[in-house]
Formats: sequence, structure tokens, C-alpha cells
Amino acid sequence: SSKRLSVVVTRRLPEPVEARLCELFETTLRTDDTPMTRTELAQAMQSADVLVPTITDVLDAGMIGQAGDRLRLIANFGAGIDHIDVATARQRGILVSNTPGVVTEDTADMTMALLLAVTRRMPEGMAVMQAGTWSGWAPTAFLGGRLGGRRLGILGMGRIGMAVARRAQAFGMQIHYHNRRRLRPEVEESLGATYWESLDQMVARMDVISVNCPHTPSTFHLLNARRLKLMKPTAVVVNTSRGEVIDENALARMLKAKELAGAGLDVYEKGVDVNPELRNLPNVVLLPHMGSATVEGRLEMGEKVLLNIKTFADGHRPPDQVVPSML
Ligand code: 8YV
Repeated sequence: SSKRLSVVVTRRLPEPVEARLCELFETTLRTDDTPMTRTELAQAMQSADVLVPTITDVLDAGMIGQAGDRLRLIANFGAGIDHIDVATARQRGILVSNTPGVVTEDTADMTMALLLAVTRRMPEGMAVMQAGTWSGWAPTAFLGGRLGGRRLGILGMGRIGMAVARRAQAFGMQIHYHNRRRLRPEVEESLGATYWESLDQMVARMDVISVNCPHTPSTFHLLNARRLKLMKPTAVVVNTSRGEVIDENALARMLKAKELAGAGLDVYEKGVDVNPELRNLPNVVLLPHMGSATVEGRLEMGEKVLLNIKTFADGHRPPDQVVPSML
């Protein structure tokens, strides 16, 4: 029966994932590696029983309003669902699922990579090597800062935040966190993490702030100009979550004015329209949203999407269903 489910996939996915989707369902694949236009997306919403979108598809109330009566499930390829109006989908009786868990370790790895790249000045070293202008070792060249002993403040202590904490613990950092809810004492203890109820107080005392919370109405610009100004001028900001959590223009201004020591960013407030001020600062490392971009991770994301659709096709709730109350 699941064979008759019509599934529309909005982006090219790894070949084994596409093959499996075609095997199990009546699947329409994307033919070129670009996002769908709004018109194409609206058409897909009309014709599909199940839509498999990604972060590049904006499924706002207007778009969900255009869904055909057939559309029953939006099985997102990705963990973050801030591009989907889950409440409106629910009103229309459309379920939403995501792919949590499988992006955790890769995103935490990238958080550490960005942190090390910034604090150890890797871009400056690379630039010299690429230009062929290295004049040899010098005792005072390219001196960075040691991670060990520094205070890391994790903003958002979910799966990814905890994976960052475990890594940072191994680097000898002191772990602090702010979260809506405090962790259970035994979890806090195993991570050696100190809870801050006040984000203002935490940011003022940290050497590093790592953003690991989702983007929701209550986390938009959580790091606004006022909070960024509370930070030590020697502090570093890392963001592998969503750009909207930081006021990007305020961050750029402060980095330029050396009111902050550095930043490592994988995500941006306006997607590909990155604040150009960020691009030419030596103390800033920018990546094009690569946090979960591993071969293994993408296959696991595909498996999650398949399981969500298959379970739904068999008449049950998808294991990774997202409900508005979780947001
Ligand atoms: C994905 C991400 O690559 O999972 C997420 O929330 O940001 C990335 O890991 C992207 O969202 C795919 O839709």
C-alpha cells in the first residue's frame, strides 16, 4: 500500500537515499541541484502525499495554505524546522517530522573545528602558506590562545549542546550553560557543567559562547547588540545553529571594532546574504553551513526520513514527529 504514496523530494539527495525512496514509494526526484522556486514548491505541495523538503524551502503559512488535500506529511530532511510553520501545518492536518539525533556529533565536531580555527588563527596561517610567503618559524608568530582552562558558555543545552560539552571537557575547558530548563543534577555533573539562569550574567563571564539552540520566536536575536556588549572583548562567538539567534550586523560591527576577539560562523541571519563586513576580518572564520555535512550523516538523515515516511505509510505516527508544543 505504501508503494502508492506519492513522495516529492525538493532537492537532490545522496544517491542511495534517492534510490531507496524510489524503491519504496511513488517518488518524484529533483533533477538539478538547485532549490525549487516558490511556484515549483507550490506545485509539489499540490501533487504530493508526502513532501520531503530541506532548509532551503520556506514552508510558511502562505505556502502551506496552497497544499492540496492529498498532502499528509512533511518529512523534513534536516533537524531544524524553523523554515516550516508547524502550527499551520497542524491546523491543516499535515504532520511534520524531522531528523534529530543524526546531526548531533557532526555539528558538535564542527563547533570545535570553528573554535580551534579562530583561537589558533588557522586562516592567517593558511593564507601565508597559500600565498607562498612563509618565512619560517618564529617564536612570536601566529600566537593564539589555549582552549584549556577557558570558560565555554553553551547557549542551548540539547543534544548538540551536550555533545559540544563532552568535547570541550576533553579539551580542558570549563563548561557553563544557559537553557530554558536546567539539566538533571546527574547529567550536569557528568558534563561538569555549571547552569546560569541569567543569560546576561553568563555571557559577561565567558571566554567563548557557542550557540546551540534552535531558532524559534523566543531565541531570535537572543544575542542582540546589548548582550554582545556584555561580553569580554577577549571573547569568541561560535554559531553552528541558526544565524537568526545572533544580531549579525551588531556582531560584525563589534568584531570590526575589536570589541570581540573573534567569531566562527557556519550559519547566517539572511542565509546566503552574509554581511560583507564579516568576510575580510582576520579573526573571523566563515563556513557555508557545513555543520552536518558528512557522508555518513547525510545517509543517516536519509534513513530517518525513510523511516518517518514508512511508519506513516503503515498507519502510525512518524517516530520523529514535530508538534508545535515542542517549539
Ligand atoms: C541540514 C541543519 O543540512 O539539520 C539541520 O537543522 O541545519 C543541517 O544539518 C539542513 O537543515 C538540511 O535541511
